[in-house]
Amino acid sequence: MLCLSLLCFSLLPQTPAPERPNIVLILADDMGFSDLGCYGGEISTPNLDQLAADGLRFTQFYNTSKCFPSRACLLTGCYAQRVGMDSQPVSLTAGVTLGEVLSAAGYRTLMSGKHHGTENLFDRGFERCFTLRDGACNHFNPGPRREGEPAPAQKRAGRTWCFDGKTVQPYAAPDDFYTTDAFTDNALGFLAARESGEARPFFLYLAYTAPHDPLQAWPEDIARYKGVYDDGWQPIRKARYRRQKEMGLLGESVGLSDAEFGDWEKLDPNARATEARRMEVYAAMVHCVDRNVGRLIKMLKARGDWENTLILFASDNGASSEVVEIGEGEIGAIDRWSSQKGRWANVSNTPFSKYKNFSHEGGISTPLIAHWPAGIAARGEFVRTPTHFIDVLPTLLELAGGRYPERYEGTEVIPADGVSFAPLLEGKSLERAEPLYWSWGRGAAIRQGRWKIVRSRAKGAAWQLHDMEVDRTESTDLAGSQPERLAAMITLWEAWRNAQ
Ligand SMILES: [Ca+2]
Repeated sequence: MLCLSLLCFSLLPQTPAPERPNIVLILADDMGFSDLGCYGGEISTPNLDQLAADGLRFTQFYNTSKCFPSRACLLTGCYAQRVGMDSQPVSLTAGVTLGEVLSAAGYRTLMSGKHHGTENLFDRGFERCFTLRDGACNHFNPGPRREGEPAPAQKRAGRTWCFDGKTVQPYAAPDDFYTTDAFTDNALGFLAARESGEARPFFLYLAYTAPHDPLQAWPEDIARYKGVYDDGWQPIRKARYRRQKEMGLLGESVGLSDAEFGDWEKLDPNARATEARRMEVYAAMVHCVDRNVGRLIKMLKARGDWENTLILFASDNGASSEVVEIGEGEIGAIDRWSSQKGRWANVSNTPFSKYKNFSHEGGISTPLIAHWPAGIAARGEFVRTPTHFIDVLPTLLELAGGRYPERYEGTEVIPADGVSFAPLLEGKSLERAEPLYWSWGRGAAIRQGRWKIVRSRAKGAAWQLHDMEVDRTESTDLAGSQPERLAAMITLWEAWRNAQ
């Protein structure tokens, strides 16, 4: 008997496998690569910086360059084209969602924030939902005008919201409503509602709408950034690049792409003031996201969930050059819908070129912070392996001990496109058989090892070829000098695109 016990003991693993983690997936909206302090930004983001210092920062994590396709990739582990989200935000036509697979794996599945589709995620595996079903909304009031307030500036009036099984349109938000705070309030409410002794781990998808336009923030947050941007785009961009190099985020070879803005001094004083205000409000929105992440951290600690919760933080696309101006109010206020626009977006996307909607690095690169005290041994290190939003579902499913289904509710499920990056969290390498693909509008790209081809959105734009190991900022086009490689990669992209 003793021998048998010893034998059994010797067969046990030396260290017990950690319990399945709780998972919090936090998304920012239209936030650039360099906005967070831990990615080189001057914006104060102490909570996210601390997560990075105690976890991992990915240097080549990719989205799709556009809101709803990114979210479709994230939810399904498939390219947006394969689940019906190629050109319009509609309902997912194939695949399974993170809510469905993690629910099947025994998780409590919670969603607070923006979905950007036409279905209610309550019907797609999330058991609690406080969801902006549509795209961007007025941050202070997404619904009808409230008494004693100016009419909220609206791009599209009457956004649709889903509260668990109930669909509401328009949503009459309370007086003190602000999206980032409200999404956090509801997420914390969902976590607080768990019964003590709840055996199931939880999965929280917290999808903020900041700093997507309209540029709107609390006056006290805007006031923190008064004067910070008065010297214009260039000093801020250069300082961000310098910090990125100093912290080791960018390798030796990564240069600074050519600026896509003109001379600040050529603006008249009024225009400079307006432009500075634009970035003050944008910074305030990012600051507010960080403060709310701090509220979440506080609750995880208070409830004893801190050690075994994996937190991931990313943005759904690069900063945006889109121009939107609606309303007569001051930039930042409820009655004005204004956007960041290309010049500051170029700064937000430091050191890269281009913006949201482009398949260039400025459009598709996002920070990814991964923090998990019980599961990630590394502290403050960088992961430099290319990874993509399609990899999130396979990763989370592996960590949850779940299985990707062949059939779901009687219907055959298409295989996921992504691969699990769980090995990267342990300092191991990632095996990926296929290249990474991008297609949004006329913009397109493939990343195959060190090589990337990219095509701009302009009609008739030619493909460019870049060596990402030495030219991450896509400054030197090798298309002319390596025509065979270029042709082979174009063929690959076209075959992928035609198969969708
Ligand atoms: Ca977005």
